[in-house]
Amino acid sequence: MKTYFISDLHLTPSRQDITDCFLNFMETEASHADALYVLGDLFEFWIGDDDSSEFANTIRQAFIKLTDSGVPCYFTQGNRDFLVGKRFAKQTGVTLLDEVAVIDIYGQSAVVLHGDTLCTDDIKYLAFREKVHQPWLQWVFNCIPFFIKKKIVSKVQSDIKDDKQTKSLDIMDVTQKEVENVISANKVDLMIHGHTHRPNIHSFDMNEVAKKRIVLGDWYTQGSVLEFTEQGFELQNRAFGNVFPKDS
Ligand code: LP5
Ligand code: MN
Repeated sequence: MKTYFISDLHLTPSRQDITDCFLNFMETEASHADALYVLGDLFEFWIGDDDSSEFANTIRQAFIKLTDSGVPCYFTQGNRDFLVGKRFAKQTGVTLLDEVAVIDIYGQSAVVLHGDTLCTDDIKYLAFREKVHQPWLQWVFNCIPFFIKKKIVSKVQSDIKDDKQTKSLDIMDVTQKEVENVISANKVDLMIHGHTHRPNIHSFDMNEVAKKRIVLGDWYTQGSVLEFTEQGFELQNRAFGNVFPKDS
């Protein structure tokens, strides 16, 4: 049996190719899995659980079908969908994970997280993150009508879009120090995260104990999936436009 991990799909109505690949993955592969973990940035941006668009409902339906069929599905918020909340979880049957969570995969403990908090050199982003994660601000924001929230988000996005261009690739990557802090604090040998869009398997030692950090890839040009079995794991790709038979 298999457990899948995905992140950074950035689903949006304007990228039907990504949505199709995701829906096909849910129908044909995730539906036969032991569990599915979505480690953040499923959506290009999630304005709130009150999104009643056809697009949002299509994605909800895919999760409902999966969880109704008995496949446990876990969701970590990303920096683009930090407003996915309890209502979405209740509607879809997914379980919201803490920002940093320790899970058991076929007897092995792993710490899973989106990955943005590991980028401790990205001071400006972390300051921004702290602001938008304030519970009172999120509570107020959630009370605003959807169409107004949409305008606020567009305005903030356009105000800050140039800021990212000024940052070096190094600043926007994880720091090894924070990776090791999180691994130590959670007493694990394996970390799985997304966010940086730099799919890779990093091996290193901490006090002579072997550790691994698996980085999930994004879904801009192909689907990116981490497949875990009792025998091991593999980072795999799914081509856009490939539609497999439903019971394959
Ligand atoms: O995802 P990616 O890789 O493109 O970029 C991220 C970081 N960017 C973000 C920004 C979000 O995608 C867009 C957020 C819009 C939020 C609207 C909120 C509305 C209010 C909600 C209230 C509850 O996450 C990027 C990182 C990059 O990852 C690293 O890979 O560098 O960070 C930025 O670019 C952020 C800037 O550096 C921050 C600029 C500060 C601007 C301060 C504005 C304060 C607005 C406060 C709003 C309440
Ligand atoms: Mn991200």
